[in-house]
Amino acid sequence: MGKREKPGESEVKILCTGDWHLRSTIPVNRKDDFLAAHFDKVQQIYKIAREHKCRVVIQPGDLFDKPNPPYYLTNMYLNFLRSQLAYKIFTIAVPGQHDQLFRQKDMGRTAWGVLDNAGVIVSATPKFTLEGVEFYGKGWGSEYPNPSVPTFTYNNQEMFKVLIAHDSVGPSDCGLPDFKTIGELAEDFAWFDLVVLGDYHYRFVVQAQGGTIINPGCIVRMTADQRDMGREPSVTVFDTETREMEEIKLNVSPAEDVFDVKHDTPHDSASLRELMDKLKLGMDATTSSFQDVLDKAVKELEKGDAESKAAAKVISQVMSKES
Ligand SMILES: [Mn+2]
Repeated sequence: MGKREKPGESEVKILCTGDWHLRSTIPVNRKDDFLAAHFDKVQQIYKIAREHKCRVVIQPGDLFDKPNPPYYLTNMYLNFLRSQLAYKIFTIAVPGQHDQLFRQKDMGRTAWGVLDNAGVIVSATPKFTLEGVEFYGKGWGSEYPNPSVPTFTYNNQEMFKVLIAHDSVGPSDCGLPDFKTIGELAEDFAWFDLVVLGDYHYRFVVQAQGGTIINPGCIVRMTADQRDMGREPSVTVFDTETREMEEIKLNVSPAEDVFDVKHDTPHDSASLRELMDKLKLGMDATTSSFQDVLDKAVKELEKGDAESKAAAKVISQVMSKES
């Protein structure tokens, strides 16, 4: 095994974050100054990093909500991330599908690539080393790295290995059929002391394979469904020396202050709404084409109540007209 067996002396503390989804547009139902609230979250993250003496902030993909946000947004975050380099904090990242243009791996066409080329984020692919810690990356659609070849040592200690991956991994009860479970990825995770995941927007932490797997969850609430509104975005500070971790909640406004829920359609049936949530996540997090997602929607709706069946019929009619 390539894992470090006893505590090292690297003393690298890592701040783990989930998807950021930086964007210039306002999510439906948000009624606050979303741009300011979003920027505030990112500022909070780096304040926490400085206070906890973290050397690294991990961003596991979906840094941006779109590959080509406006220049002003790109520059705003480029300048901010550059300002944090003065504190010797590295932001280590992999691209998520939202960062990619048409889900292609050429990041030279994207805002993510601009930040990478400007040196304000560090790509974890193929590898980045900081003192006794090695960071490996797996962006959306890429292969899992396998550091089975002997790696360097630091102070005669095995390197502490971190994997940063953007992939559809969720808890077994997440209800998303295209998602993988930790168990299915056991072999891919086996080399690493710490795995930080992006894509699934809800936090979970698992101890497995002698390591720690953290899915920090999205830093912002973007939808007015009960589950997202009730979420408390947080980050996790991980100490590579002691392997201790601490979840730190971000300061957020109460959901009723930022979400305008009165425009919600009052007669949405619970099953329909649940399906819509799944579809939103499915669109966000799987390789399915839009057609696949619609097909799945129709199949699910046909199993439902009269209202759901009627909706299935409408979707089918629209689809057959367009194809
Ligand atoms: Mn995402």
